[in-house]
Amino acid sequence: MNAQISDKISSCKTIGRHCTLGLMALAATTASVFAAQSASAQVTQSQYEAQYTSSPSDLLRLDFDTWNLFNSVVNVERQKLSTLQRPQADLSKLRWGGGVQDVEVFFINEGAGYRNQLFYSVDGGTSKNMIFGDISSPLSLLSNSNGPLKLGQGSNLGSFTGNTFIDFFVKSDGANGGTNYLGFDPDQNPGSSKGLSHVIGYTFGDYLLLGFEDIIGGGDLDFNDVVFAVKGVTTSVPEPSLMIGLIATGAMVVLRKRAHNSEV
Ligand SMILES: [Ca+2]
Ligand SMILES: [Ca+2]
Repeated sequence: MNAQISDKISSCKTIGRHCTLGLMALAATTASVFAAQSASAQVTQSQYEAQYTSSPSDLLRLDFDTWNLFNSVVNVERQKLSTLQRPQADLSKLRWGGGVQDVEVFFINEGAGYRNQLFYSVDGGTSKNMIFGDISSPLSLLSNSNGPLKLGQGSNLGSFTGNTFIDFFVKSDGANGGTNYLGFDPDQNPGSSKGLSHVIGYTFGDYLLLGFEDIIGGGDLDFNDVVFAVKGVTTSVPEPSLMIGLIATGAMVVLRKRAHNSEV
């Protein structure tokens, strides 16, 4: 394990007690992403805080360390992720975590020329509710000086009743009039994207980190065009095929126990 990853694990501990284990899974499965990411789009804490100087103090947002940790695994621009490099939480089981906690969504970054939009649905996609209408920012990977979002900015979706499943959709270039929705179910994607996965997912302690590819047909497959973190949902751990590196560490047993405990 290199010093860079060790540093990330140290900062990760501030998020939650499961976070270090989750990050080990990340390190095992996405080492090439880590290695390539280090020099990309560094945003300092002062730059990050400056985004919020004129914002209400109660504006929903991530603190810098949490945002920076998530941002550190955002893929570099136009670096294709092969199928094996794509960590994939089981999004078919994504649902409201229950209890008193609302579902919160935080913008992490975007490496998109398109002006995408983000939606969620609790009825399988029949009705879609907008979360962010223009996913662009002056500080993002492919920045836009007039982008309305701040890195780390949050949106509270409220709480949901019962055993609610949640889907997220990116409307490709929606702020410029695009009409194509890309979602969790590859078979529901439009045109040449039908059957093609447009999203990768990491479980990160109490958070789920999702990255979308926004180009119909897959484009450069860098999966960094819309990246956001979700808090307040439950899902399964990454697929076993992506956790081979963990077997040697003995962490697999612990993760299986976690998965068992978290099944609803
Ligand atoms: Ca991109
Ligand atoms: Ca952009």
